Parts: sequence; C-alpha cells; structure tokens
Amino acid sequence: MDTLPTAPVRRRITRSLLVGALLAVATHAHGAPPDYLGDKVVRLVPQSFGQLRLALTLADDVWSHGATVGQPLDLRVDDESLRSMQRAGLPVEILINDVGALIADEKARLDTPSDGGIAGDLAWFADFKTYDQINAKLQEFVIARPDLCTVTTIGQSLENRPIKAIRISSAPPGSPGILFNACQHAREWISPMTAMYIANQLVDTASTDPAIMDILDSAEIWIIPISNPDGYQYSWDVNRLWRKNRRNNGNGTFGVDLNRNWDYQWGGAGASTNPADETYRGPFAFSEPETQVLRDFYLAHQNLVANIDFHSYGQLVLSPWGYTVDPAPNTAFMEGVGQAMADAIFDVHQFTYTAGPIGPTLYLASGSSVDWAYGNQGVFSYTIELRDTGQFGFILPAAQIIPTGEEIYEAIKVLSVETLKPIAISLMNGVPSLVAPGSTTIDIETLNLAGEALAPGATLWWRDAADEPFTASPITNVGPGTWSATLPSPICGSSLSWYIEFATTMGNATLPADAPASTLSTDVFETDTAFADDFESNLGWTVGAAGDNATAGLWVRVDPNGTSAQPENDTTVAGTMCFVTGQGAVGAADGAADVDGGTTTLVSPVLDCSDPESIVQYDRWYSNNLGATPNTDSMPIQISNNGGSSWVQLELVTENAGTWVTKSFRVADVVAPTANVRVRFVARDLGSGSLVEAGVDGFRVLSLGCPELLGDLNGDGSISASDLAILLGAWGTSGPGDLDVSGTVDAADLALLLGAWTG
Ligand code: 0X9
Ligand code: ZN
Repeated sequence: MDTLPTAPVRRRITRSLLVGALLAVATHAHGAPPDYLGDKVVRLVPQSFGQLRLALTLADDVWSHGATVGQPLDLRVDDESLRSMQRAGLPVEILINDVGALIADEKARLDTPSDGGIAGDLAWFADFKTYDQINAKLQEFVIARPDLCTVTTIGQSLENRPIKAIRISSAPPGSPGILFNACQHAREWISPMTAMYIANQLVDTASTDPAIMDILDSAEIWIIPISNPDGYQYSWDVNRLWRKNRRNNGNGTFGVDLNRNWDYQWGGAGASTNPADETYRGPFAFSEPETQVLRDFYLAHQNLVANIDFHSYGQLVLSPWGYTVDPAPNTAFMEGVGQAMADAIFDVHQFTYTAGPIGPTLYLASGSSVDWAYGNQGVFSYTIELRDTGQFGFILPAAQIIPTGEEIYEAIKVLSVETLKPIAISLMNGVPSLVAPGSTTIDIETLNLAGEALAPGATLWWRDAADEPFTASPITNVGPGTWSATLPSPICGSSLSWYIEFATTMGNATLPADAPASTLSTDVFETDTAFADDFESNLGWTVGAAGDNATAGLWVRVDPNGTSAQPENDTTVAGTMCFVTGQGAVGAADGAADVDGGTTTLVSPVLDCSDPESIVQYDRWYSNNLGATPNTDSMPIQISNNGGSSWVQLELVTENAGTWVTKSFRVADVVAPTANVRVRFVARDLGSGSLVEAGVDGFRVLSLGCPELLGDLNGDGSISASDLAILLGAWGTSGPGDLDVSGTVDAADLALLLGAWTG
C-alpha cells in the first residue's frame, strides 16, 4: 500500500499570540471623554494569521470580538488607523462611516425625549432608557400588577448601585425558574431594553395570552435588566462605547469584562490578562461584585432551569460551551432548542439569527456566565446576540427596539415551553422520511427535565390512513435515557402518521409536543437498486474538474489507513475500498495526507436516473479540524442532469462529523430526472490552519415503487371488498378487473381476485 508524502503540519492560531495582538487595543483611560467623531467601523475577513494580527494591531477597538482567520471581524478605526490598514493592503469594507456622528445623533435625540409616535404603554420603548428610568419602570410593573411582580435588589455594584431583579410569576415560590439577564456589557444598549420589553409583555398579557398564563402559572420568571449598572451609567454619561465594569485596575486602566470573570474555565481561551483590554478577565474568578451578585442569585435559586444572557450585536443564538469547541452535554437538546428559538425569531420579522454552540459559531471565550450557569449549575443557558449584524452595531436606531423585543419575545416562549416540559424527547436518527415495507427500528433519547420518563406507558402510536385510529407499538428502555421502538410499515405506498408518548412523573409528554394534533410522517416504499458502487473496482469515477488546484490530498480509491481525521474502514460489508482525500500513513499525524491548498473533485460516471422516483444515496465522511479551531471550509456535493455541463447543489457539508454519514436525495427534488446524471464531491481546503479529510463509499441509485398487487383495483395497497365491488361493477365489460387480460371481466378474473384476497 503506497503512502502519499506527509503534508506540512499547519500552523494554528494560538490564543497567546492573539492576546499579544490585542494589547494594542487599549481603552481610553485618561483625558477628555472620547467623542469618536470621524471614526469608522470596518469589516474585514482576515485571510491569514498575519492579516488578523496586523488588523488587530492597527484597530482602535474590536466590535465583533470575533478574531478568527476566515471570519468577519468588525473594527473601529480612526482615520489614521484606517489609512494604515489600507496602506498595508488589508481588504477592509466600511460598515459605519462616522461612529461619532451616530453617537451625536443619538445623544441629540435622547436630549429631546419623544414617544416616537408610539401609542399606549409601548411608548416607553420608543427610545433607550437610563439606569434610573429602567429601575423606575420596574416599580411601575409592580404597581400595575402587585399580585404578579416583585422587584428585589439582589446586590450592589462596585460603585454601590443596586442591581435589581423582577420576579414575574403566578406560580408558587420554588417552581422551576427561568432567568433573563442583560447588560453585562455596558454599550450593548439594546440588551436591557429587550429584557424590559419581555417584562412589559409578560405583565401585559399575563391574563390574556393562554400560552403566557401557562408559563407564569408554572414557573418563576426572573429578569435582571442591568447586570453592570456602573458600566451602563458610564456609557450614558462619559463614554458611549464603554463595555466593562468600572473597576479601577490600579495601573491607569479601568474595567473588568464581567463576561470573562465567571468561575468556569476562568482564564482559558479568549480572555485577556491585560487590564487594558476589553476582554480583561479580572485578577481572579468572581473578583467583581457584579459577577458575585449574579452568582449568588443563582446559588440562592436552585430551581433555575434555563437562562438567556442578552448581548449585542450579531444576531446569534449561542449555546455552551464558550470555552471550547468540544460539544457540551445534551448538545442535541441544547442546539435543538437554540434552533427552535432562532426559527421563532425569524417568523416575526424575517430577521435571521444563527443558532449554534458558541465556540464553533463565534469564537472561544472563557469565564462567561453561560458556561458557569450550564457547567456549574446545570442551567440550560444561552447567549443571544441581538440586532443588528453591523450596520449600526452598538448604536442601534431606536426604531429597532420594539421589533427586536417582538422577535425575542417569541424566542423566550419557546425556551420556556421546551425547558419547562417534564422531559425532552428526541429521535437519535431523526424522522425517517422513507422506510421499507415491514418494520423499522426507531431509537429514542429522553432527557429528564422537571419530570422523569417512566417505562410503563411508553408508546409509539401509528396509523397508515387518516380515518383509522392510532395503533400502539411498545417502546422498550435500553439504557439510561435511551429507548427503542418499532414503527410498523405494513403497506407499500402508504404514508404513516406517528408520534411518541411517554408517561412521566409529571404527566404525559409527547413528540411532537402537541401530538396527536400534529404527528411525524414517514412514507413506505420499496427500493430497487439501479446502480450500486462499493468502490471495490472503478465503475467509471474520475478525479479532477476545471479549477481543481489542491496540491496534496487528492481523491484516491484505497483501503484507507485511519487517522484521527480519516476513516480506517469503508462502509460496505463486502470489500475494503472507498474514495478518500489522500491515503493516510499508519500512525502519522492528523494533518498527514489531508487536502491542501485548494480543491479536488471526484466525479461519478453517468447515472441513469430517468425513473421519476430515483434516489441518489451515498455514505460520506467529512472531518474539518477535529478538536481545533474550525473554519469556513466545506464540501459541496453536487448533481448534474446534463452529464456534467451544469451543477446544482445537493448539500454543503460543513458538519465536522468525523464519521460516516448516509445521505439520500430524491433526484426530482433537485433537478429533473434524466438518464444523464452525474454526482460530484468537491473537497476543498480554502482557509489556512485547517485540516480537511473527506471520504465517499456505498454510492447507490435507487428507485422507489411498490410491486403491483394483482386484484388491488383501487390501488390502496390491499385487496378488499371495495376491489371486489369494482370488479363486479365492470362484469362483462373490458375492465377494470380484467385481471387475466382476456378482454372481458369474467369468472376467471373473479377467481384470481378471490385467490389473491384469501392467499
Ligand atoms: O464576547 C462576549 O462576551 C459576547 N459577545 S459580545 O460581543 N456581546 O461581547 C459573547 C459571549 C458568548 N459566550 C461565550 N463566548 N462564552
Ligand atoms: Zn456583550
């Protein structure tokens, strides 16, 4: 077995270098309050570590706080810094032309308060509000609904400002709790406004919206709108772009980043040791009164189940971990709820919020509140980065306060419903869209929340016609939180509706949550294999396409040598061969024989997909930087119905699975089915510092159908009295029912039908 030359081990961005670069990004500590006039916010996507380092060195302030090669980075710069960047050839795009002018406009507007033409109690949300105005508003909620609201001072800031929390609930004390906290970062003014909007709407609709009544009757909702009062006040009075608290660091600099000061993996990646930096972690974990107060609030409320920590900007719904790219426990549940929140947000004003775990989605940040809340307290904790995506950044127009509140209000309902349920139910392999006649095993996972899943009463309910009652199929417990069920699928061509039901210590729970009003659906079909390739011999695949420029790790058909990035085994039972991007050497480094320097394309032979129900199916492997900083690389898989003249995307693989994944696509869903189809796999290494390994095996073209059942005249998949009625109704004619094709429906046909019926 030959071994390809070992690829050079890539340089990865090290955080210590990055922190070094951030040293230059000093905060204003002395002199006149900064007015930022003429400052710009620029965006650039650093193409190399050198560019990233240079940009951070030249910038005056990092707005996006993301600092990764290949990811957009927003930086505030004065004219001189901008010129230096341009001279150095950094590809910057101007996002905001004059930060100071935006701030001045905002100040002028705030100096002459107006209700913005907004009627009713939402007029308060016409513009941003000060620390004092927010506290006063909290008292108004209590006056409006003393039965529902309590405001408490949960502690003091460094400069002795009260940190206030409002409890909104009609549930008994000690019921499950959900905490929304905002404004750990002072300049992110939309965050306290959004927290206040949530409070306002809960109070307003507590007696009218049944969904809210359910939540408030069963849970304690806690809202801490201003977690960093000193910083917030300072951002109004002195420096609009202040982020941290107001700790005097003793060396002429001020402020600790509260969201780097929590005692969970404190001092790890993405936090600075330099007191001048915007991400300064503080001298030790929980060194700051503000984080201590919030910590003690958690410790005093052991009933808390969920939390959102509001920030801006970026439009992101982030789940733990922030300190590592490794997945957090119960990641399927956490990310599922995060995505459901993002979907609910989108439905309101069609603003896209990207959901995902913090580390891989944004950048590493250690010592954050959500990591502590999840890691130390087991609270399902999310960071939401509110509007916008950089057009105005922290100086968001006031007109966006209410729309932001409206979309986030839907997200908090989703979070509440999903985390207050007795248990969460998920399907380990998703909902099968297609199964063969017979039966299919369904693997189920449960996560105990307020209740505990019980084995007796666990049932999969199914039916294959809307007018039938559901039939029970038992679910068996196979391990802690893992279950197995059988989904019967007796009739080819039918469509199954089904759902899952568990009895729990807190009542019943179903998947979907509102079953049987909604159900899961699965179609039953037989598949015919039109083409199958296990790659044991070459059935006509070629490597190479116009524009391919990878210098190493080209597609090759081999019995793979496993590395941590590349598979050790192919997927097909018979044989050992598959296509991978470069053969790995036994025992070699992860980076050995991955794709380097560009793209490499694997193209299929021509495939006959003229059957309108053709399905393309393959097993694919994709790994991208296992365990290291992820990047923008991805593997497009494309299909052509004209022999390769033009291509349409089947899927863009970005998931760092590092395992074989089977995928199926109905050709007609993507392109018109023809006899001249090709499929290609484009593995590419575009960003630096990445490690891309791909594989393909078990390639098949299937067609769907059901064998014709002799005598099934109404095509319902079985023979019954209604088929008999059709035959008798056509007696003596040429059909339907002329089963022996004699030209007349007669006794011979009747005998065939009855034989099929009883046989
Ligand atoms: O960096 C932060 O603290 C947050 N972004 S911001 O721009 N608002 O400062 C993101 C925090 C996400 N949480 C973790 N990374 N743990
Ligand atoms: Zn923030």
